[in-house]
Amino acid sequence: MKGEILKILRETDGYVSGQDLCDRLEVSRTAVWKVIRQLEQEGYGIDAVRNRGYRLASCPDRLTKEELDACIRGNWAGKTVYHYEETGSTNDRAKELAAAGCPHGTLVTAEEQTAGRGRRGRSWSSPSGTAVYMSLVLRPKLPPASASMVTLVAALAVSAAVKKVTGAESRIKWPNDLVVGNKKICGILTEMSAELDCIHYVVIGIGINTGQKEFPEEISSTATSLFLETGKPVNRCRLVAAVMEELEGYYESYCRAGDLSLLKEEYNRELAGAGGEVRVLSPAGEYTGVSRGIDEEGRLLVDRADGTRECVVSGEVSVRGLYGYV
Ligand code: BTX
Repeated sequence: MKGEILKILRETDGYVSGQDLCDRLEVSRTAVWKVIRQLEQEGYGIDAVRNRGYRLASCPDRLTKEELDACIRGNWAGKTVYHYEETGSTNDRAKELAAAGCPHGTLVTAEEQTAGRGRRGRSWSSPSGTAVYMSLVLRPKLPPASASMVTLVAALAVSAAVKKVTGAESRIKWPNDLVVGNKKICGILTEMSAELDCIHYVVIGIGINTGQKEFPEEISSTATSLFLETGKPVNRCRLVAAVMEELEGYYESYCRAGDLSLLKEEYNRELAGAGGEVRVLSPAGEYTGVSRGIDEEGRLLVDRADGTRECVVSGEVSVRGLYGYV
């Protein structure tokens, strides 16, 4: 009931009468009043005025399941939310849920991760309460080879959501980071379970630095947060909801085409370092070339000095700007 009351308060401009809440939820006035008290204890500012009712004046900067359920309004992305105050990694929780059969679009979020992961065994700094950690379960009806493109789809969605909610202009660092200025604000980790010819599920894990004021020494020169970049606090719930909303649109374009042909141009407009020199670090060696953006499969096209063109596949490869991280 708490979630429903929160949703009604959010959707109403001005006051909702206590009687209206009782009628809509078919509960007593005392039950409504108890929930209002609980919400106040959780940090919500609620104006209660005699003869007018209740009005939501402010929300705490906390992620809770109720808050997320009230904010997320899409058709399928984030329809079911599992929220943890603390967990090892939201990707691990999402994979467990997916293996147990949870629906397409199930979202896992956490206030804190104690074992947040990046790619290839790297760790993702995940302090409590100052960032977004979320993982979405998808069940695309596409061949397993297409799954890596989902990372690029998610990057477009996060970039659009960040702009909508905070006004910050981020760029995509192929394939899975978002940067503002030259520093990373978001990392995306896509994991999959598949057979030879079919995907069981894909989990997209997204970490967005929203409110950090400082970072651990080892990443302080490459990491930043939206707060540090814009000087304004970010409503994390709205950001999660916006990512879900944007993702629905981009993901549907991707599924319709079966590849990134409908999204390639937009991705390339958002790509950091396009047209500039990059260094490609692969297990087979290192080379430099000019980044020409992605093709419809999500591969980065790099023109080498000898005139040959490389189609770089994500995975074991890192791409750096010639003079820095981006
Ligand atoms: P990545 O392997 O591209 O980046 C990891 C690297 O990024 C680290 O080695 C470190 O240098 C740097 N780094 C670590 N933490 C941060 C941070 N908070 N901000 C900026 N840079 C950082 C990127 O992997 C994919 C990260 C996905 C994280 C999400 S959070 C929700 C989900 N659960 C989970 O365990 N991982 C994903």
